Amino acid sequence: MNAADVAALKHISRFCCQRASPLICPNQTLVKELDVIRRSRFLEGEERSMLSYARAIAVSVILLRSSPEPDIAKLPFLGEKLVSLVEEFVKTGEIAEAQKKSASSRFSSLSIFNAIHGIGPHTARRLYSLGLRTIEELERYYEVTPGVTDEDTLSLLESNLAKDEVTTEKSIKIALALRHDLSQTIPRQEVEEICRLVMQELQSVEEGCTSVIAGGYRRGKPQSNDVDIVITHTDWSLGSQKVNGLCKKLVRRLHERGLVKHVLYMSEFHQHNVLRTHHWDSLAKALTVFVLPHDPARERVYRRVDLIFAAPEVFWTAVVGWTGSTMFERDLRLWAKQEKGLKFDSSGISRRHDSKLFFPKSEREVFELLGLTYVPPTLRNA
Ligand code: DGT
Ligand code: MG
Repeated sequence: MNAADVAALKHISRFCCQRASPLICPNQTLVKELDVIRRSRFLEGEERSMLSYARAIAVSVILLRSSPEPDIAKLPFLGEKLVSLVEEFVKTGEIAEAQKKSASSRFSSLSIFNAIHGIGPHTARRLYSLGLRTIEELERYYEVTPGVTDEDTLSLLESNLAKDEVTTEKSIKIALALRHDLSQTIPRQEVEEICRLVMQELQSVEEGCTSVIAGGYRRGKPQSNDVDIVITHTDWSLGSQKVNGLCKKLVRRLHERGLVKHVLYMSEFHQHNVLRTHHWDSLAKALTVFVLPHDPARERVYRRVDLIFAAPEVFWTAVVGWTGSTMFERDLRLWAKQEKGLKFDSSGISRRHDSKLFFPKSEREVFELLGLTYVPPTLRNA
């Protein structure tokens, strides 16, 4: 980053894609309190309110850092209610509503359910309304037996290979059975090892591919909940042909090698984004459960690994889209739409009025196209 970039990012914009948001922030306690309320709104399906809290968190991260006693009334982009909560926190060191939520058994059950891959807020509420409260009750409901057989994997893999279909119930069963492993975070070194092995196998499926580890890893998180690998082909002239169908081929190969144990979701590229109900983009992807080869020196832990496939011309938009954070991505889309008349998502940038497509050749070019100062990945932790 050059000095002009740094200066530009100090300006406090309404959009967090125009601000520098570091991973470590000194307002961790305030952020945690606000995050309880944000999660509660999310779990209850109160999307708009959830967004105000997400924005308040993103602003708190940067604002209170530079001034120990901020003039709260001047906090930009926060409504009255949010300002009063921040004031309450500054006075008392906590937020009563957050404390109350944390102690609520409904919040606790919904959080436990939502932590299982495949259980969104809607399903979590439905399960709660059926009278389920604990993870053990959830296990009984889904008839989960300890350990998931390879048969489960194979049938899911085959059904996903056969058609684009999200077999949510089976995914939930797998995620539930493996929840002790999947709830453990992944250190950076292991993230890198997983990517190395994936790329080694990919090399034998299709030569000339390249990848970037995106997600929280790229934003500098010391521990990740999953591994997000964005893959493309280096040959721009033939690249999209080479990438088509690669998702299934690679997953099959990784499964044969004993590295991919389960497939929770898989989709090929969707031309018109019609199937964007579960995912934000139209890229081919496989959400898998991965395990490193046996090594007597360490315990084998199942890990969530997402493999995302992009044609070369949309590789950098895919990398930006999958680097996150979620809030940063949300504002990128909003900024593109409101300020630039463009549509941004991981699968490409297009002009709204005539659908003209843009193909950036680097990550910096993605920012340039969107008329934004470049924000390094480690400052995208909004
Ligand atoms: P974590 O929890 O340690 O894995 O943290 P992140 O930030 O890696 O979170 P993750 O893996 O859920 O998502 C990585 C980023 O990719 C996230 O910041 C936003 C984006 N993302 C997640 N899911 C989707 C999706 O379905 N489509 C697209 N385009 N982006 C996604
Ligand atoms: Mg991730």
